[in-house]
Amino acid sequence: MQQHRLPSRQHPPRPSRSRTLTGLLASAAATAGLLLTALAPGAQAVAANPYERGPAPTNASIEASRGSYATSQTSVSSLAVSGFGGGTIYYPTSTADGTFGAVVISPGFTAYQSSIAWLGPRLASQGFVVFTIDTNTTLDQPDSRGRQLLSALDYLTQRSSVRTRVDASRLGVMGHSMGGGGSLEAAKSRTSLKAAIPLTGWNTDKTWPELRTPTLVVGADGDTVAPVGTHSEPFYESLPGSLDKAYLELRGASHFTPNSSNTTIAKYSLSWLKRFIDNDTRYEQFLCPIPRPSLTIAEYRGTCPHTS
Ligand code: 9J3
Ligand code: ZN
Repeated sequence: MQQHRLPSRQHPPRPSRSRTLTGLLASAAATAGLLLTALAPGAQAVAANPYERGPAPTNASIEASRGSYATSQTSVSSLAVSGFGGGTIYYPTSTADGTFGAVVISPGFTAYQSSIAWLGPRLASQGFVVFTIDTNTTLDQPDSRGRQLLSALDYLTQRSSVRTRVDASRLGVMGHSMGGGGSLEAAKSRTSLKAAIPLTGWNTDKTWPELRTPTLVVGADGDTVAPVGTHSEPFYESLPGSLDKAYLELRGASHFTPNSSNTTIAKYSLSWLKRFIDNDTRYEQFLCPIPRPSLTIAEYRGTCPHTS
Protein backbone atom coordinates (compact mmCIF):
# COMPACT_ATOMS: atom_id res chain seq x y z
CA MET A 1 0.00 0.00 0.00
CA GLN A 2 1.29 3.40 -0.99
CA GLN A 3 1.28 6.21 1.51
CA HIS A 4 -0.27 9.54 0.61
CA ARG A 5 2.35 12.17 1.02
CA LEU A 6 2.77 15.84 0.30
CA PRO A 7 5.66 16.68 -1.98
CA SER A 8 7.99 18.65 0.21
CA ARG A 9 11.61 19.67 0.30
CA GLN A 10 11.52 20.10 4.04
CA HIS A 11 10.23 16.64 4.93
CA PRO A 12 12.18 13.55 3.81
CA PRO A 13 10.14 10.38 3.02
CA ARG A 14 8.99 8.53 6.12
CA PRO A 15 9.71 4.86 6.69
CA SER A 16 6.69 2.73 5.68
CA ARG A 17 4.29 1.72 8.44
CA SER A 18 2.72 -1.66 9.14
CA ARG A 19 -0.76 -2.30 7.68
CA THR A 20 -2.51 -2.38 11.03
CA LEU A 21 -5.63 -0.31 11.77
CA THR A 22 -3.76 1.81 14.30
CA GLY A 23 -0.98 2.22 11.78
CA LEU A 24 -3.42 3.45 9.14
CA LEU A 25 -5.07 5.83 11.59
CA ALA A 26 -1.73 7.15 12.72
CA SER A 27 -0.70 7.58 9.10
CA ALA A 28 -3.88 9.45 8.27
CA ALA A 29 -3.49 11.69 11.30
CA ALA A 30 0.11 12.42 10.42
CA THR A 31 -0.85 13.23 6.83
CA ALA A 32 -3.64 15.53 8.00
CA GLY A 33 -1.22 17.23 10.34
CA LEU A 34 1.27 17.62 7.54
CA LEU A 35 -1.42 19.09 5.29
CA LEU A 36 -2.44 21.62 7.91
CA THR A 37 1.16 22.52 8.65
CA ALA A 38 2.02 22.85 4.98
CA LEU A 39 -1.06 24.83 3.91
CA ALA A 40 -1.83 27.00 6.91
CA PRO A 41 0.42 30.01 6.20
CA GLY A 42 -0.54 30.43 2.53
CA ALA A 43 -4.14 29.26 2.97
CA GLN A 44 -4.87 32.02 5.44
CA ALA A 45 -4.62 34.72 2.80
CA VAL A 46 -6.01 32.71 -0.12
CA ALA A 47 -8.97 31.02 1.51
CA ALA A 48 -10.23 34.25 3.11
CA ASN A 49 -10.66 36.27 -0.08
CA PRO A 50 -8.12 36.65 -2.90
CA TYR A 51 -9.60 40.04 -3.86
CA GLU A 52 -9.25 41.80 -0.52
CA ARG A 53 -6.97 44.82 -0.78
CA GLY A 54 -5.76 47.02 2.06
CA PRO A 55 -6.10 46.75 5.82
CA ALA A 56 -9.25 45.87 7.75
CA PRO A 57 -11.56 48.89 7.46
CA THR A 58 -12.81 51.11 10.28
CA ASN A 59 -15.33 53.92 10.20
CA ALA A 60 -12.36 56.30 10.28
CA SER A 61 -10.67 54.59 7.33
CA ILE A 62 -13.76 54.72 5.09
CA GLU A 63 -14.32 58.37 5.98
CA ALA A 64 -10.70 59.37 5.43
CA SER A 65 -9.82 61.54 2.45
CA ARG A 66 -7.22 58.96 1.39
CA GLY A 67 -6.73 55.22 1.83
CA SER A 68 -3.58 53.18 2.40
CA TYR A 69 -2.31 53.12 -1.20
CA ALA A 70 -0.12 55.81 -2.70
CA THR A 71 -1.56 56.61 -6.14
CA SER A 72 -0.39 57.70 -9.54
CA GLN A 73 -2.37 59.08 -12.44
CA THR A 74 -2.12 59.05 -16.18
CA SER A 75 -3.94 61.14 -18.72
CA VAL A 76 -5.72 59.52 -21.67
CA SER A 77 -6.11 61.80 -24.68
CA SER A 78 -9.44 61.84 -26.50
CA LEU A 79 -7.40 61.59 -29.71
CA ALA A 80 -5.99 58.21 -28.64
CA VAL A 81 -9.32 56.48 -27.98
CA SER A 82 -12.69 55.86 -29.57
CA GLY A 83 -16.13 55.48 -28.09
CA PHE A 84 -15.61 58.04 -25.34
CA GLY A 85 -13.76 61.29 -24.76
CA GLY A 86 -10.59 60.30 -22.95
CA GLY A 87 -10.00 60.90 -19.27
CA THR A 88 -7.69 60.30 -16.34
CA ILE A 89 -6.74 56.97 -14.79
CA TYR A 90 -5.94 56.97 -11.07
CA TYR A 91 -4.29 53.79 -9.75
CA PRO A 92 -2.36 52.39 -6.80
CA THR A 93 1.33 52.90 -7.57
CA SER A 94 2.46 49.61 -6.08
CA THR A 95 2.25 46.33 -8.00
CA ALA A 96 2.99 44.29 -4.87
CA ASP A 97 -0.67 43.46 -4.16
CA GLY A 98 -1.57 41.96 -7.53
CA THR A 99 -4.39 43.27 -9.70
CA PHE A 100 -7.20 45.59 -8.66
CA GLY A 101 -10.86 45.90 -9.50
CA ALA A 102 -11.73 48.96 -11.56
CA VAL A 103 -14.46 51.55 -11.90
CA VAL A 104 -15.19 54.06 -14.65
CA ILE A 105 -16.98 57.30 -13.74
CA SER A 106 -18.92 59.59 -16.09
CA PRO A 107 -19.72 63.25 -15.48
CA GLY A 108 -23.15 64.77 -16.10
CA PHE A 109 -24.77 66.94 -18.78
CA THR A 110 -22.53 69.83 -19.92
CA ALA A 111 -19.84 68.75 -17.43
CA TYR A 112 -16.28 67.46 -17.68
CA GLN A 113 -14.23 64.88 -15.82
CA SER A 114 -13.10 67.67 -13.49
CA SER A 115 -16.61 67.63 -11.97
CA ILE A 116 -16.09 64.13 -10.58
CA ALA A 117 -12.28 64.15 -10.30
CA TRP A 118 -12.29 64.10 -6.48
CA LEU A 119 -13.42 60.46 -6.60
CA GLY A 120 -10.29 59.42 -8.54
CA PRO A 121 -7.61 59.57 -5.85
CA ARG A 122 -10.17 59.04 -3.11
CA LEU A 123 -11.17 55.57 -4.39
CA ALA A 124 -7.85 54.61 -5.99
CA SER A 125 -6.02 55.12 -2.69
CA GLN A 126 -8.31 52.47 -1.19
CA GLY A 127 -7.28 49.91 -3.83
CA PHE A 128 -9.11 50.42 -7.13
CA VAL A 129 -8.13 51.52 -10.60
CA VAL A 130 -10.40 54.50 -11.25
CA PHE A 131 -11.03 56.03 -14.67
CA THR A 132 -12.79 59.40 -14.71
CA ILE A 133 -13.84 60.13 -18.27
CA ASP A 134 -14.94 62.90 -20.55
CA THR A 135 -17.80 62.11 -22.89
CA ASN A 136 -17.64 62.58 -26.67
CA THR A 137 -19.69 65.75 -26.29
CA THR A 138 -20.91 67.32 -23.07
CA LEU A 139 -24.49 67.11 -24.42
CA ASP A 140 -24.53 63.31 -24.77
CA GLN A 141 -27.61 61.65 -23.26
CA PRO A 142 -27.66 58.81 -20.67
CA ASP A 143 -27.90 55.96 -23.19
CA SER A 144 -24.81 57.30 -24.96
CA ARG A 145 -23.01 57.82 -21.65
CA GLY A 146 -23.76 54.19 -20.81
CA ARG A 147 -22.10 53.00 -24.03
CA GLN A 148 -19.18 55.34 -23.39
CA LEU A 149 -18.68 53.92 -19.88
CA LEU A 150 -18.41 50.45 -21.44
CA SER A 151 -16.02 51.65 -24.15
CA ALA A 152 -13.87 53.19 -21.43
CA LEU A 153 -13.89 49.95 -19.43
CA ASP A 154 -12.79 48.05 -22.54
CA TYR A 155 -10.05 50.57 -23.20
CA LEU A 156 -8.93 50.36 -19.57
CA THR A 157 -8.68 46.56 -19.49
CA GLN A 158 -7.46 45.94 -23.04
CA ARG A 159 -5.38 48.88 -24.25
CA SER A 160 -4.48 51.24 -21.44
CA SER A 161 -0.98 51.53 -19.97
CA VAL A 162 -2.29 50.10 -16.68
CA ARG A 163 -4.19 47.16 -18.20
CA THR A 164 -2.00 44.58 -16.46
CA ARG A 165 -2.89 46.09 -13.10
CA VAL A 166 -6.62 45.59 -13.66
CA ASP A 167 -8.67 42.47 -13.03
CA ALA A 168 -10.97 42.57 -16.07
CA SER A 169 -13.49 40.30 -14.36
CA ARG A 170 -14.16 42.77 -11.53
CA LEU A 171 -15.49 46.05 -12.91
CA GLY A 172 -17.97 48.72 -11.93
CA VAL A 173 -19.54 51.96 -13.16
CA MET A 174 -20.46 55.24 -11.55
CA GLY A 175 -21.65 58.58 -12.78
CA HIS A 176 -23.20 61.90 -11.91
CA SER A 177 -26.64 62.92 -13.15
CA MET A 178 -26.87 61.88 -16.84
CA GLY A 179 -23.66 59.97 -16.12
CA GLY A 180 -25.47 58.23 -13.29
CA GLY A 181 -28.31 57.48 -15.69
CA GLY A 182 -25.56 56.17 -17.96
CA SER A 183 -24.27 53.87 -15.24
CA LEU A 184 -27.72 52.24 -15.10
CA GLU A 185 -27.68 51.90 -18.90
CA ALA A 186 -24.22 50.31 -18.79
CA ALA A 187 -25.23 47.80 -16.12
CA LYS A 188 -28.41 46.97 -18.05
CA SER A 189 -26.44 46.10 -21.18
CA ARG A 190 -23.50 44.39 -19.44
CA THR A 191 -24.86 42.26 -16.62
CA SER A 192 -21.37 40.96 -15.74
CA LEU A 193 -20.59 44.30 -14.06
CA LYS A 194 -20.10 43.89 -10.31
CA ALA A 195 -21.28 47.28 -9.08
CA ALA A 196 -23.15 50.36 -10.28
CA ILE A 197 -23.52 53.67 -8.42
CA PRO A 198 -25.62 56.46 -9.97
CA LEU A 199 -25.02 59.74 -8.08
CA THR A 200 -28.09 62.03 -8.27
CA GLY A 201 -28.83 60.11 -11.44
CA TRP A 202 -30.99 61.48 -14.25
CA ASN A 203 -32.79 59.40 -16.86
CA THR A 204 -36.07 59.47 -18.79
CA ASP A 205 -36.21 55.69 -18.28
CA LYS A 206 -37.49 55.21 -14.72
CA THR A 207 -37.56 51.40 -14.62
CA TRP A 208 -34.58 49.07 -14.28
CA PRO A 209 -35.83 45.51 -13.69
CA GLU A 210 -33.24 44.23 -16.20
CA LEU A 211 -30.25 44.90 -13.94
CA ARG A 212 -28.34 42.03 -12.35
CA THR A 213 -25.60 44.25 -10.94
CA PRO A 214 -25.55 45.22 -7.26
CA THR A 215 -26.57 48.87 -7.37
CA LEU A 216 -26.29 51.71 -4.87
CA VAL A 217 -28.63 54.55 -5.89
CA VAL A 218 -27.59 57.89 -4.36
CA GLY A 219 -30.10 60.74 -4.35
CA ALA A 220 -30.15 64.21 -2.77
CA ASP A 221 -33.10 65.49 -0.73
CA GLY A 222 -32.88 68.98 -2.25
CA ASP A 223 -32.31 67.95 -5.87
CA THR A 224 -34.52 70.05 -8.17
CA VAL A 225 -32.83 68.91 -11.40
CA ALA A 226 -33.29 65.15 -10.86
CA PRO A 227 -35.77 65.11 -7.97
CA VAL A 228 -35.60 61.84 -6.04
CA GLY A 229 -39.35 61.32 -6.42
CA THR A 230 -39.06 61.09 -10.21
CA HIS A 231 -35.49 59.75 -10.53
CA SER A 232 -33.51 57.99 -7.77
CA GLU A 233 -36.51 56.58 -5.88
CA PRO A 234 -38.23 54.97 -8.88
CA PHE A 235 -34.82 53.79 -10.13
CA TYR A 236 -34.22 52.03 -6.82
CA GLU A 237 -37.72 50.62 -6.43
CA SER A 238 -37.77 49.23 -9.99
CA LEU A 239 -34.60 47.20 -9.47
CA PRO A 240 -35.30 43.50 -8.80
CA GLY A 241 -36.20 42.77 -5.19
CA SER A 242 -33.79 39.83 -5.31
CA LEU A 243 -30.87 42.14 -6.14
CA ASP A 244 -28.33 43.48 -3.69
CA LYS A 245 -29.41 47.11 -3.86
CA ALA A 246 -29.53 50.20 -1.69
CA TYR A 247 -30.90 53.72 -1.77
CA LEU A 248 -28.97 56.48 -0.01
CA GLU A 249 -30.68 59.86 0.16
CA LEU A 250 -28.28 62.62 1.16
CA ARG A 251 -29.61 65.19 3.61
CA GLY A 252 -29.17 68.91 2.98
CA ALA A 253 -27.86 68.10 -0.46
CA SER A 254 -28.43 69.30 -4.02
CA HIS A 255 -28.09 67.90 -7.53
CA PHE A 256 -24.49 69.09 -7.52
CA THR A 257 -23.39 67.72 -4.15
CA PRO A 258 -21.57 64.83 -5.93
CA ASN A 259 -19.37 67.43 -7.67
CA SER A 260 -17.31 68.13 -4.55
CA SER A 261 -15.57 65.98 -2.01
CA ASN A 262 -18.28 64.46 0.21
CA THR A 263 -17.66 62.05 3.07
CA THR A 264 -21.07 60.36 2.97
CA ILE A 265 -20.91 59.70 -0.76
CA ALA A 266 -17.33 58.46 -0.41
CA LYS A 267 -17.82 56.10 2.53
CA TYR A 268 -20.87 54.32 1.12
CA SER A 269 -19.58 54.25 -2.46
CA LEU A 270 -16.30 52.80 -1.24
CA SER A 271 -18.08 50.21 0.91
CA TRP A 272 -20.31 49.24 -2.03
CA LEU A 273 -17.37 48.87 -4.43
CA LYS A 274 -15.36 46.91 -1.86
CA ARG A 275 -18.29 44.65 -1.02
CA PHE A 276 -19.26 43.84 -4.60
CA ILE A 277 -16.18 44.35 -6.79
CA ASP A 278 -13.75 42.85 -4.29
CA ASN A 279 -16.27 40.57 -2.55
CA ASP A 280 -14.79 42.09 0.58
CA THR A 281 -17.21 41.17 3.35
CA ARG A 282 -15.13 43.22 5.82
CA TYR A 283 -17.15 46.17 4.48
CA GLU A 284 -20.54 44.56 5.02
CA GLN A 285 -20.61 46.10 8.52
CA PHE A 286 -21.00 49.58 7.00
CA LEU A 287 -23.91 48.54 4.75
CA CYS A 288 -25.91 46.13 6.92
CA PRO A 289 -27.90 46.67 9.01
CA ILE A 290 -28.85 49.65 6.85
CA PRO A 291 -27.53 53.00 8.09
CA ARG A 292 -29.95 55.07 10.13
CA PRO A 293 -30.99 58.59 9.21
CA SER A 294 -28.47 61.15 10.46
CA LEU A 295 -27.21 64.66 9.92
CA THR A 296 -26.10 63.65 6.43
CA ILE A 297 -28.51 60.81 5.61
CA ALA A 298 -32.15 61.73 4.98
CA GLU A 299 -33.14 58.16 4.25
CA TYR A 300 -31.58 54.79 3.51
CA ARG A 301 -33.24 51.71 2.02
CA GLY A 302 -31.63 48.40 1.21
CA THR A 303 -31.80 44.66 0.86
CA CYS A 304 -29.85 43.21 3.75
CA PRO A 305 -28.05 41.01 4.48
CA HIS A 306 -26.16 40.99 1.20
CA THR A 307 -25.48 37.73 -0.57
CA SER A 308 -22.02 36.63 -1.59
O1 9J3 B 1 -26.55 65.48 -16.11
C1 9J3 B 1 -27.37 66.24 -15.57
O2 9J3 B 1 -27.08 67.14 -14.77
C2 9J3 B 1 -28.79 66.03 -16.02
C3 9J3 B 1 -29.70 67.07 -15.57
C4 9J3 B 1 -30.21 67.93 -16.69
O3 9J3 B 1 -29.73 69.00 -16.90
O4 9J3 B 1 -31.24 67.42 -17.42
C5 9J3 B 1 -31.98 68.33 -18.22
C6 9J3 B 1 -31.88 68.01 -19.65
ZN1 ZN C 1 -36.62 50.73 -18.06
